Amino acid sequence: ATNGNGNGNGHSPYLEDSRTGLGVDTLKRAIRNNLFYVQGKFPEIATRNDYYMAIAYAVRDRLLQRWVASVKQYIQEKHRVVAYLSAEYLLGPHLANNLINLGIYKETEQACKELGLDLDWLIEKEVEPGLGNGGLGRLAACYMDSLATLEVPAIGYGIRYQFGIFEQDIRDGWQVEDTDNWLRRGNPWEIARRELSYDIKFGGYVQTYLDRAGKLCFNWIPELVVKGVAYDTPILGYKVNTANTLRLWKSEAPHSFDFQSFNAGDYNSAVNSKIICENISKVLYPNDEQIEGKRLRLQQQYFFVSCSLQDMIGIHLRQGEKIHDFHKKFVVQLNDTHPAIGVAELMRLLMDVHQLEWEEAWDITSKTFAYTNHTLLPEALETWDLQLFGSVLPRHLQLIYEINRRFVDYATIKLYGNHQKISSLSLIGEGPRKYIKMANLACLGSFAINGVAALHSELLKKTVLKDWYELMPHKFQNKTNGVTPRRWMVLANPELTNLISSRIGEGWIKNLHELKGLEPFADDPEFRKEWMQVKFNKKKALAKRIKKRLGLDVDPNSMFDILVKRIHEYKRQHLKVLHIITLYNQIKKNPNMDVVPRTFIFAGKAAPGYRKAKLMIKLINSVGEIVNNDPDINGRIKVVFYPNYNVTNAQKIYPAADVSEQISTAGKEASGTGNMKLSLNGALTVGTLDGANVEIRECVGEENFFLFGLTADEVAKVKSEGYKPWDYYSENPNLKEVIDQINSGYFSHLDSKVFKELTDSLLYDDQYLLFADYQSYIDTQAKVEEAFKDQDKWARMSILNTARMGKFSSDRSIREYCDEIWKVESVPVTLD
Ligand code: GL9
Repeated sequence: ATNGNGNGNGHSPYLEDSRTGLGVDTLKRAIRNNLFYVQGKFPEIATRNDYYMAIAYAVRDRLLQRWVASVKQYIQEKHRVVAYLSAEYLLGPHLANNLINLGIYKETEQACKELGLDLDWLIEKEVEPGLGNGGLGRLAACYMDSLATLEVPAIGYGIRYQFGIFEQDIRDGWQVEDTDNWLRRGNPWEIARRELSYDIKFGGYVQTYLDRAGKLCFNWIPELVVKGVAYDTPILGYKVNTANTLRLWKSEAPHSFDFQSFNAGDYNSAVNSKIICENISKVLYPNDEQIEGKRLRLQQQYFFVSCSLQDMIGIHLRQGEKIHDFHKKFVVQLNDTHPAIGVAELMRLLMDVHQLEWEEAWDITSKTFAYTNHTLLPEALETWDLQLFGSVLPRHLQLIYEINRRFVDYATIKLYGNHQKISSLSLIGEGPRKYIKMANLACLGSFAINGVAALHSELLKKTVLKDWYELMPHKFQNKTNGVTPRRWMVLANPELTNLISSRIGEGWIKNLHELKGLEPFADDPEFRKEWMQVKFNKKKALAKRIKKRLGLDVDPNSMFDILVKRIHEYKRQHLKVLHIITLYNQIKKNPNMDVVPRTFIFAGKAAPGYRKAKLMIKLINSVGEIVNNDPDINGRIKVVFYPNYNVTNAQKIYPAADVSEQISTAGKEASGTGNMKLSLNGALTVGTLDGANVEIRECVGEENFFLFGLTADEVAKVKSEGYKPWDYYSENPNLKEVIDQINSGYFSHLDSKVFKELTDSLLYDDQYLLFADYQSYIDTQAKVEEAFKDQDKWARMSILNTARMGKFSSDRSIREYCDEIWKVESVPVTLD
């Protein structure tokens, strides 16, 4: 057996078994050996975590064989490599996913059974690495899965946060945050690579001098130097030998940190500088689509980007290649503007470290980067106060000024006389305080720019990146997001997976378009029955979890109407609440009315500093408290807020959904990816024409999609004509009743002030047009209810819906990135 830390007795476990160590007996032996040799435990005293670790190490040993083979082959054959730069990766639990991708779920289950263990029980134990906030981070994780599955040489680079996204608890209806200490019990999936580290400079000043040849040179004298240490996690593809690397950087004090203070006996300040260094990768900023212009955040961004670029250059040069060909070896994808500082950093490395001239350095840089934009929300566009920026990255400030000077010279000729446009394109924003515009740096420094759904990519060209589009239309592309069917179907919904495979085989798992083959079965009564039975079982399982977590009874026969995502005004969870209260009022007035029983399930985290989002959570819970306990309602509608939405919980929620709520104000949700996961799992969508909803509806057919609300164009029009929410309120008695009821304290123990901030913002501003879309939403929900009454018809719609979701695999997205942006090819890996 090998030791989990890679320093075992030298015998590789896979050599014991001609089938590369994947048989039941070999697995059993490996688990026992790992328990003994790695954990130092024996069955009589082993805890659940010890067993979890033993299995994880046994599985990791098997990943490592594939990982080493992949890396070896990439180096020997000198392939072109994709570097995905992302400040976030929302990976979710590893164990079950790796078992699926290795194709040894059944074997491991059996091995566990023979050892007297329950695999599922151990899987439940795993703490997920929550190194992301939401869709953007989860997309990065789906893309890593698809890159490996498509056998594309790739490295994911990011930050190894010690504390990931906070854990959410609900107390008295309010969100409370707790730190996410995910490394507490150790992380068996990563390999610390102490030898792989880079020094990262911060602050200080720049010296200029003339070298012997009389060339002007720059020497950055930092105030602080931090060491970045690599932690690698192998990412295995589905039933292939490819295992790519996710390389996350941890910040540490350099070996001889503050030696002087230490020697002088100033132990405190010596330890202090150690803490300052470690702080950089300590915690993930929990904001979604809201920038936080903090020094530490800029330091995080620069820290991981500089480590990553230095690492790439090292890899390139060690292969005997020339620095001049860097862009031929690596293509670097910027996941939003968070890593956009890479443009200036690569210029610095090429010029200050590798002695290239400006023109060549810029040529290489602008052929290396490509940029994905993930949001149109103006509050998410990253800018940095120029003074702050200069105090953290003085050399980069110089470089950005020079990049900008050359660019503005060019633009002045191209856009002769159009000063407004030139100033909007400038990398530097002018005002009372100057600032650096990161999106502009990303656009200028990249050869391709893409949005994440067709509508979003169009809106980018018309709104936030309009000037860039007009200047450089050739750079603009669309890459509609996708999700990995391995985690979101095979892992999350094995029952549905088996049912589908029983009719059309397993090819769809790698080629999601094959789901099309299910269409004829929509007319097969037996298949419909089985389809609905799977859904019912998944609803029962979720009901059990809800009971266990919240003590609340929900009826699995009721319609499960699900709205799960980050809490944000633009996502309009409060519009859903207006619907629930409207329904509640209807039943109160007519208790005998024939209603389809519904369970409304919400989940999602609010940014800790986002007051209105937190108030939305409180509102959901307050309405739930009244509705769930009202004898007139008699359990016919229930409201659930399931705490701590994360990948683990999402995997339990999606398969149980009848209805998927995708109700953002049109033009605001760049794509959405939860919409895809829910729909794949057979939920029918209620949605606006926003983000990827547009394409989902096109694919599944408008008769299988519940559309409501204004279009993005109509939203823009209504707003430009002077939107008055008060008019909708005063003219719609049901809406008026709902708002007055909230304001009267009906849901808050007669405290009429609790929700005032929220209702006032609706009545007097309503940026996200809830009132304008209210009636359309209510009417559409009545149609949903009618459709659900005919369960046979519903089954048909649900099957057709899933059958037509083939486009939304992340494999399709990654194929497009490979062909149209990255120009990289698949490299099948052979095991020796
Ligand atoms: C987001 C968009 O809001 C989503 O619509 C999109 O699907 C994802 C992935 O492209 O990116 N942009 C963004 O900042 N977030 C997104 O989800 N927010 C978080 O990740 C919290």
